Amino acid sequence: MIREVITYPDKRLKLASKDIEKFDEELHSLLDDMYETMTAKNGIGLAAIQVAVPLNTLLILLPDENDEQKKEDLIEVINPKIVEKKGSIVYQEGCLSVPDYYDDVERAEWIRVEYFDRFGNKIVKECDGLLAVAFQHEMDHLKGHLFIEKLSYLKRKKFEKEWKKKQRAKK
Ligand code: QAP
Ligand code: CO
Repeated sequence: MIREVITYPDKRLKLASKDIEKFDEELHSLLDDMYETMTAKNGIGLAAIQVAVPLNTLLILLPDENDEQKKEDLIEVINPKIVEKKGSIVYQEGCLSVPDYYDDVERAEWIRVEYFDRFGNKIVKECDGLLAVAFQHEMDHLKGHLFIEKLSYLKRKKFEKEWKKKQRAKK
């Protein structure tokens, strides 16, 4: 089932998500719905809070070298923790909850992350480049943060100006 993606400035996006305790059918249907929703909306990452569920889970599905998103490349992430990070990378980010706005954000270039898969198996993964960016972007959602909060003062003003303009155009 495709769920509604909530967008800025919905206050629920500021909630701190809680750890998942049961790796049960309810979790599996949440993950399945998140996958359907993310692919239907052409996303490469989605946190549960973006479908209004304040739980520590997220998905990442980067396109391959042929620019295709393959379900076998789907990464399902539960209760993640970044245990090490290094370097820095600037990437032009977007977000399904901040539609039609993209801007440069600086993050760690390499991370080691620990999390669980949908069956409760513990995973330790090292990521760099775009995958590291995606993990950090999605994990910020779990803490109630959006990428626009990381912009410089002037770029944040630019975002607000564009957002207000878009609101006027909608009405
Ligand atoms: C987060 O972002 C991310 O405005 C995932 O009209 C961003 O999937 C990970 C999207 C950068 C790594 C690098 C945004 C789709 C999707 C839009 C997304 C839009 C349609 C954003
Ligand atoms: Co996002």
